[in-house]
Amino acid sequence: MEKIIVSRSIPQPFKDQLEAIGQVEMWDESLIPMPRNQFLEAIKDATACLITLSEKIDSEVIKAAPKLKVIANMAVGFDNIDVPLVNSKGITVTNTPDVLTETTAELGFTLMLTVARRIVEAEKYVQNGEWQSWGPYLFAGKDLSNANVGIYGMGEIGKAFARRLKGFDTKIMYHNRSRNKDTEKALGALYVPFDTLLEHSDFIICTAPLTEETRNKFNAQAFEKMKNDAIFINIGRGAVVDEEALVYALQEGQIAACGLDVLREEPIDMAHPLLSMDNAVIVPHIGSASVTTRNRMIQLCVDNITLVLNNQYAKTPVNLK
Ligand code: 8YV
Repeated sequence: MEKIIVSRSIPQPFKDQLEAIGQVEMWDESLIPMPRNQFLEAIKDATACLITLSEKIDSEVIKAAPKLKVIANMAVGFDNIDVPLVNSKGITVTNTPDVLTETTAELGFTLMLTVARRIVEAEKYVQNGEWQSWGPYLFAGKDLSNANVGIYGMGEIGKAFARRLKGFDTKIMYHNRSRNKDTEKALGALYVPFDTLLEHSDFIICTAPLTEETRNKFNAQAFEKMKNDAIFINIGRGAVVDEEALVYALQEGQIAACGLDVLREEPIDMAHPLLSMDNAVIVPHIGSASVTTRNRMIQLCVDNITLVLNNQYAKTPVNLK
C-alpha cells in the first residue's frame, strides 16, 4: 500500500488523484507549514511526499523514511533538499520547471515597474490623505525605456523576463554561469562579466537559484560597484543577497531602490530594517502565484508521484549536472 504525505492543503481534485493510488495523509493548512515533528512521524512509512520549500529534506528526514521513493517539490528551486543525499538512496526528486516560468517573469516585471514608478509609496500617500496638489516632481521615478537592464541568471525565467523587455527599447546584458549564444541572438542580449553587469545596469534583476556559487553574490563589493540610481530586483533566492550589505547600500545611496520577492528568512522578521525603508518593496514569495500556475505546479507534482509509484520515470526529475 502506497502512502503519500502532502505537506499543505491542496484542492480536492488533486487529492482525489493521489487517493486513487494510495493512502493520503494531508496537512490541512494552507498557510501554516506542517510541524517538523509531525512530518518526521508521517514520513516513517511514506512512499511518496508532496512538499513545499518549507520542508527541509536532510539526513534526519531521509533516515526516518526507509520506504520513500519520490519527493515532489512544489517549486522549481530545490535548495531545501539535499539532492545528492536523496539520490544516493535511490529516491527520485522532482521539481516544477516550465509551468511557472512566465508567471514568475511577470512578477519580476511587476516588481521592477512598481519600484521604478514608486507605486507603493504613491499609493500609501493617497491612502493617508496626504494628496493636496499636483507637483512637478511628485513621486518622479525612473524610466525603463532606453535603460540598461542587467539579468543575473539567464535560465528559463531570465529569458522570459528578457522577452518582456522587448517593447521598452532597453539594452539587455546578462551574466550566467554559462554563455548561451542562441539566447543572445534570440533576445539581443549581451553576455558580460559580472562586474560589467553591476557597473553598467540601470536595473539589475536576479533570477538565480541558490547554489554555492550564487550564495551572497550580491554583497558589499557588488552593491558598491552598482550605479547610485540603480534598481535591484530579486526573484531568485534570498540568500543570493547579503541583506546587511543591501540595507547599507540603500541607506548610503549606493543604489536607489530594491524590490524583493525572496528573503534570507521567510517570513521576514518584522524588525528587519528593510521594512522601514520607502525604497524597498517586499512581497511574500509570490513569484509563481497565479491560480493557473499553482494548479499546474500541483498537477505536475501529482503526475510525478503517480509515475514513480507506478515504476515509471518522473516527468521532471531533478538531475544535478
Ligand atoms: C514556489 C519558487 O512557488 O518555484 C520556486 O522555486 O520559489 C516558488 O515559485 C514556492 O516557493 C512554493 O514552494
